[in-house]
Amino acid sequence: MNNNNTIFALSSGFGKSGVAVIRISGDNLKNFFQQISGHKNTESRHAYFCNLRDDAGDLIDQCIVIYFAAPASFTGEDIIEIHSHGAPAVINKIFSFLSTQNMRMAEPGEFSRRAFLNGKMDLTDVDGLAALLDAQTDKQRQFALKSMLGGDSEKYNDWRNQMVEIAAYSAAILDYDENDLPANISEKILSKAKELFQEINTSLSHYNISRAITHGFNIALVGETNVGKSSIFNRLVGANRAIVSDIAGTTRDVISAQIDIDGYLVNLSDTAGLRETDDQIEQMGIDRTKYELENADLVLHIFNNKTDTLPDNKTIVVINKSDELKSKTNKKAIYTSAKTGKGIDELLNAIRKHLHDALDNRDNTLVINARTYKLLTDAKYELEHAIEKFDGNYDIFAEHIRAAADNIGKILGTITANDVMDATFSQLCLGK
Ligand SMILES: Nc1nc2c(ncn2[C@@H]2O[C@H](COP(=O)(O)OP(=O)(O)O)[C@@H](O)[C@H]2O)c(=O)[nH]1
Ligand SMILES: [Mg+2]
Repeated sequence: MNNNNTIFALSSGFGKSGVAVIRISGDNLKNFFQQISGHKNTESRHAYFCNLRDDAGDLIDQCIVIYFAAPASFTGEDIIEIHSHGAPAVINKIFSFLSTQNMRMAEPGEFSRRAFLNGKMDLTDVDGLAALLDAQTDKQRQFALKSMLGGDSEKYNDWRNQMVEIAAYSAAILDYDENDLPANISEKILSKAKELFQEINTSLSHYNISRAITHGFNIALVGETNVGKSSIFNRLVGANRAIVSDIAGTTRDVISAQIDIDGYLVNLSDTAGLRETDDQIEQMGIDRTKYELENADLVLHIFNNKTDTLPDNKTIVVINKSDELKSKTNKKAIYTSAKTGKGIDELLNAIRKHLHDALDNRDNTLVINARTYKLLTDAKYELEHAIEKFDGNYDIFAEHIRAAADNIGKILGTITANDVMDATFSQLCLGK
């Protein structure tokens, strides 16, 4: 066995559970597998029942063990999975046993790093995996899964291949006679570069969608003090499955809750309200309100009676305390009573509509995080330079196209620096 290059970790969650899965990854694990399983002619990917014993022969637990022969495994190395009972004492005992077998505990993300180094995953797949492990809602799960299964890599690889081709033809134009090249090649490569620029630009414009699905769609409740913002907030949180509630501090500060609406993660913020004040602490609350407003994907602007404010694609106008009103004259507003609950369903439906209009059917949306956003933007500028500065000099043109291709390569990790890798893998938990 290749000592210390063999790593192990708990791949299931820690705590009392029916079954725990401990994964071991390294070179040549077959002998060790035969030793612990007690079976001689073991096959890859078969489940074996075994009495797992330590070196002294004492029983640790009754387990199911599976051997995955390299390269057909998650990491591309030999992998052993031990399915034990999920008691912390059992897990700890197995860990101490494995530690005496020339193995060590894996670092966070180390399994995925090996999968990457062995060509099993590229960096966008790893990003997708990290997003999947973080998924709390159904839409987050779908979105992350698509990326993890290579949907995004396919797009990036396609872009990169086209760029490499354009750069190659530009070089050929310099070196070969025009008659030896495809007809109208110079026009073709220029229009191809323009198409790529457009596509990348469109993808970048979807960054907000990616962000809203991955980190939540931000909805802020604003309005003057006492119009009933907090009461409506409570109604909305109560009407939905609240994932996390009451994130923030004092009553004058912003209170947030994460709720699940139709599978989308929504960050609902109850703000301090907007008004002039001499009170320093209240001013801080109002500053936070302004911040929430700027970051909101949707604003619920709450009033009590008349208002001139009109709804738009980012604002729903709500008139609350309708139980105290005689007539409903504003056709553009939604009338609610946080007191009786009347109109809350209508408000919820209006929110749903905004949510679906903004985020539905975004199958082509790439999972874009800060790292990929930066690289995509750089690629876009390289293409823009190549196209705009083009004056018949194919040398410079090709150089910009190659730089764009390199940026896409960095997204995939085909070209990469260690710090980028560290940052990508450290977002993963132990055992992944
Ligand atoms: N009659 C009536 N009172 C309400 C309604 N919503 C809130 N209130 C009351 O209005 C006051 C202010 O509500 P609150 O939610 O704290 O308002 P906020 O300052 O905008 O957060 C409280 O006394 C609530 O009980 C409503 O729909 N009808
Ligand atoms: Mg309030």
